Amino acid sequence: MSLERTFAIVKPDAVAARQAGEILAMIEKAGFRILSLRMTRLTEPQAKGFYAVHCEKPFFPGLVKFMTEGPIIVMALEREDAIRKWRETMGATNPANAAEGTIRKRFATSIERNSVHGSDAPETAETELRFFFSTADLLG
Ligand code: IDP
Ligand code: MG
Repeated sequence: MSLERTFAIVKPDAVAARQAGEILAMIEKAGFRILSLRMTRLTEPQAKGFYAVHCEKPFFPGLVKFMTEGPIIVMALEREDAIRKWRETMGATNPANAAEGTIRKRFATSIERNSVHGSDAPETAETELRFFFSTADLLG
């Protein structure tokens, strides 16, 4: 399989808990190349836009509040089968269901405050990368 890109976030809970360094180390040990990386902070309109697919869900207002509460680290990651592998490295959405050795198993404190984000398909990966990065940013 050829190289693929995916989009990742270290969420506000993990940045605040100073777990970003360990999470970046786990990402590199899992074989990803960090193509681009930036610390930023989401505005409410940005968070609502980024998670628009979930706008009808009961957890949407809480999710927007959480994602805007502090700085995040946004990343473009590259490796073979990156989208699937990054989701595997993150672990299940609910840390109670996350496998041993995954980031969410290790750091997440609830189904909402679950440390990291990852794209779920090639189309969402490209849309999410474009939400934060320019073509020049993604040259690696
Ligand atoms: P994912 O991040 O594993 O792809 P999604 O279902 O896309 O999970 O949900 C997006 C984010 O919304 C989750 O990572 C989590 O922060 C939050 N979330 C998902 N389900 C719930 C829930 O049932 N209660 C509270 N927050 C949730
Ligand atoms: Mg998702």
